[in-house]
Amino acid sequence: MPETQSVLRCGDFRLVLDHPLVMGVVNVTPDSFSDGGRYLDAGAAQAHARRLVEEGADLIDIGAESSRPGAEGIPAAEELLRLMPVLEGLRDLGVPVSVDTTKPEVMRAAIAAGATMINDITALRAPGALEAVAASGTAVCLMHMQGEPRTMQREPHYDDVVVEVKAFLATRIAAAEAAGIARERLVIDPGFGFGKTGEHNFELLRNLDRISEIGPPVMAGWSRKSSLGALTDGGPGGRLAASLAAALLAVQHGARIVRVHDVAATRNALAVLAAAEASRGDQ
Ligand code: 9MG
Repeated sequence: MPETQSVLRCGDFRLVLDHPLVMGVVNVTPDSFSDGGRYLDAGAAQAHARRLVEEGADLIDIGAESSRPGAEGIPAAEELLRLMPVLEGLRDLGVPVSVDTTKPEVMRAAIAAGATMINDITALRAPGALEAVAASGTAVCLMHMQGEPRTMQREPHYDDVVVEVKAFLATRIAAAEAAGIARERLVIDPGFGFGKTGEHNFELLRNLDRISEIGPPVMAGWSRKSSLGALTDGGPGGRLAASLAAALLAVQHGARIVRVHDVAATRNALAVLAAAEASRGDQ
């Protein structure tokens, strides 16, 4: 079995993986920051990123193209128009800035503007994406998705979801390494909710330790997703408790990074888990 990775290298940042890391989500999609003009949107997004860092985020993920089920893609020019003003104001953030994108031209522009991680829900499968990341020192999150956001939740099907997700991620790690992206720069993610039924999600959750066996740190992103909403009362706001439960369960099953909207609450929940685990050593 590969040695457990102890560090994640994101450009000049070295994140030590001796405790669960929290990635704070900043969406600059119109449905998240729709009020006001583009300058105001960028200001609001930057203020939100800074707030999440104050709350304890170890890294920030900024996305300008929606990947929720049913979402239509947008052209690279539109994505850049939303993203670049936000990125330009975050060079001094003090923690790695990740950009959630699937497009090599957006990756290159984001890296030039200071992004030190690329979060790609298509695992660098677009032509030129491997090269765009390899040419930099950025980290990359390789995520599994069956299908594409527009249609992925119609009829997800697997013979064995854990085996298939694991095999896909292993193949993408091999492609990344062959392109010159070092292990210390890699994160993998089973892609909760991306072409998966509720049952698929829970089977992956229960078997996250098997995904971890591949080597790179596992990221879990289940925060505020509709599959959690389906289990609880209320709308997205009411998903907080479910998101905290999902983050804790993911960490207990081996996730080393959780991608969340509610950073302060997640930090508090993880503090309880850490105390519970430390108390085992006291006995
Ligand atoms: C962009 N995005 C939305 N959900 C995600 C998840 O679960 N993982 C990663 N890596 N990115 C996500």
